[in-house]
Amino acid sequence: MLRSPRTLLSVTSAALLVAGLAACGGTTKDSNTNSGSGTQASAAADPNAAVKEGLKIAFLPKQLNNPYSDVETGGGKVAVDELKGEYKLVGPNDASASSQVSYINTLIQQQQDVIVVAANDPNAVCPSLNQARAAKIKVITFDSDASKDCRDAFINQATTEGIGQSLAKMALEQAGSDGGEIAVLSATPNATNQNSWIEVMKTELKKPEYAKLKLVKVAYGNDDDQKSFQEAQGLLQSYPNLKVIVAPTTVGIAAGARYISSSSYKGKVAVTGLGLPNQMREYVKDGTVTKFALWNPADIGYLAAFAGAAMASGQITGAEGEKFKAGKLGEYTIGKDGEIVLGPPTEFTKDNIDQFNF
Ligand code: RAM
Repeated sequence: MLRSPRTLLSVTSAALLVAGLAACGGTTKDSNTNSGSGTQASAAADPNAAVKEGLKIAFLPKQLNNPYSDVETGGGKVAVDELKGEYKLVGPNDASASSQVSYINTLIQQQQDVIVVAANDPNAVCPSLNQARAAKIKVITFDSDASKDCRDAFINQATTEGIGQSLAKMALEQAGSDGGEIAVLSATPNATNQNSWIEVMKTELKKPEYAKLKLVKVAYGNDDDQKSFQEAQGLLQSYPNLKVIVAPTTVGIAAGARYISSSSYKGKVAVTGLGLPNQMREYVKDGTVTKFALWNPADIGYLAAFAGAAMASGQITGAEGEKFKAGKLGEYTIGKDGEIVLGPPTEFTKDNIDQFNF
């Protein structure tokens, strides 16, 4: 189900992150389409280069105290062990815009070979990431992208279009035939990933088949459990006729479901979005949630480590069309703008949730 297809060409969502494209015209001399201000001169890719052992691969997720990050970086550690590298995990306890900068600076001083980062803000991390690249550290974003001119490749969990469309579709199903008001309960206001999914959702909602849905609010729980819970509560206070809360964050959907399951809105207000099966199981079993989606976060970390190792070994540079092997996940092809797509998301319901353990 979540096994990724062997080879995936990324379909970069149109209209998203377009602002970053300006920096991507780039020289093709080094066959790196991601050329940007901080790009060091890199040799052409050598597909036959052996992947080096002993590479220092550091993971910097959005925040450490998030079960999603734990699963993601856990997959990264498995990969780094397979690659016989040195794994490191660092990160802030909150997902605020600038919280990652000091960690990047320290990783540069430590002369890591690869930094795998989920950006809390597409731009706040850029000066430090470009310093890292100038110091010959390969920068792989995963989960939440940084601006294209400050990283070498991006591991996207699924296509941005696909995730946004799936969120809109689930909201429509959950609202029922009469439609009604829906609200988004997101992560932080600056999160690259959530913002790009919400943009796609909004585009979808303009289509005739969504005419009965009205998006009344995008609330931000900052990927903090308590704040997300309060925001869910606030949504119902402000919009008592709300039909669906769509949370494109594992923290938000779990907090939203917890609130609804213990309130008088249970059975009246649906909660859907992106969640971890282990966190959502009880709300699926008690009927609060009937459907949500996700990919296997462990596979993102795993794929990111293999991409970083291939790049630090000179096998790939981040240019479109380059291929590399990612252990048990098989071969991947780099898509446009250095994007590497893990695979399609899986939908979870009461019928399949017990088959998943993450
Ligand atoms: C939260 C984080 C993460 C996102 C998932 C779906 O854990 O915001 O970045 O990918 O939800």
